Amino acid sequence: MLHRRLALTSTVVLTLAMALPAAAQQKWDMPTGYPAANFHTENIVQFSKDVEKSTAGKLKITVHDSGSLFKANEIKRALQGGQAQIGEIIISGYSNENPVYGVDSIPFLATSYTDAQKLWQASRPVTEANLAKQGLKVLYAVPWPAQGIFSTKPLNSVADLKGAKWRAYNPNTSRIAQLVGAQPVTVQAAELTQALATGTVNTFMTSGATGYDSKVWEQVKYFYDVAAWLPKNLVIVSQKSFDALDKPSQEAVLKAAAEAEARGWKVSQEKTAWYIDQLKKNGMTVDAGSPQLKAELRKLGETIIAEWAKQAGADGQAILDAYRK
Ligand code: PCA
Repeated sequence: MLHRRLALTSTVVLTLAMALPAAAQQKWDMPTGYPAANFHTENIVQFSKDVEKSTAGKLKITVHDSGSLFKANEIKRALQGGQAQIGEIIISGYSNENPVYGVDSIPFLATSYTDAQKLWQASRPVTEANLAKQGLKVLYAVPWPAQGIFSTKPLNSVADLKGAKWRAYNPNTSRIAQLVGAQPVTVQAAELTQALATGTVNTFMTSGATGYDSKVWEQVKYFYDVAAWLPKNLVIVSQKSFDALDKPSQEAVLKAAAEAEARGWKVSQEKTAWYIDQLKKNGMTVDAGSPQLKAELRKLGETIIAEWAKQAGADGQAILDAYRK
């Protein structure tokens, strides 16, 4: 009897011991808006593997790419609503909420990786503070390659953009469309191929990366590599989900995030030329843009930065001062 009791107790203890790590395990869903083969997504997958490894499986992050769990523009709200724990957003997509979110998409403010990094350092504190008010914690940021103009027809000047069906991905790209007399239509990257195929859009600004991901050469023949800005994707986590982790897991997440940030900036820069080569290999004409087109675009950039400075007020001025120091 005593024997049996002991055996029973030890079974209970064993079952409990086995159940404990399982109970402490956390599972996070991570929606992203871009395809699996995109360099941001590959970086995210590496980040999730690093986290799983360094927490010895205590935190498992499942990546849902291509807008499959939430569309790119729904991810931020999903995190705020607790429907997902961690996700990737393009921060400039939210400049209507707060103009500081759009600073990285002002044409010709920061056009190199060095300047984009400086601008990120200058804007990171205020970006983090504003997202924190919404219960969101910034883990890391990675830029897209510089933005150029894709067009179904050749462009020599800004006047050639008049009447274009212009695909926008954030408020700044919509504003550019207005200023050049084009018709802005917001289309997420995951729907770009479709929008081109149906003729909903025929002109847009983005990187060679998205041009490649979307195989735009099937409709679009010209890429003007004007390098106007480097917009950033941010990986953010709900503060509540982060706080629910034990201390070592939190530290593991922060460490993997810092590594992902460094790796992402490097890969983005390294792959820029490769992406453009793929456009050429697929028959596209790649051009730096005529002096007139470039000069007129720069003018447009001045209009946009003046508008932005007004909207962003003291926060905006502080970013610009820190950036220009
Ligand atoms: N690709 C994303 C954002 C910027 C970029 O290069 C897109 O076109 O949606």
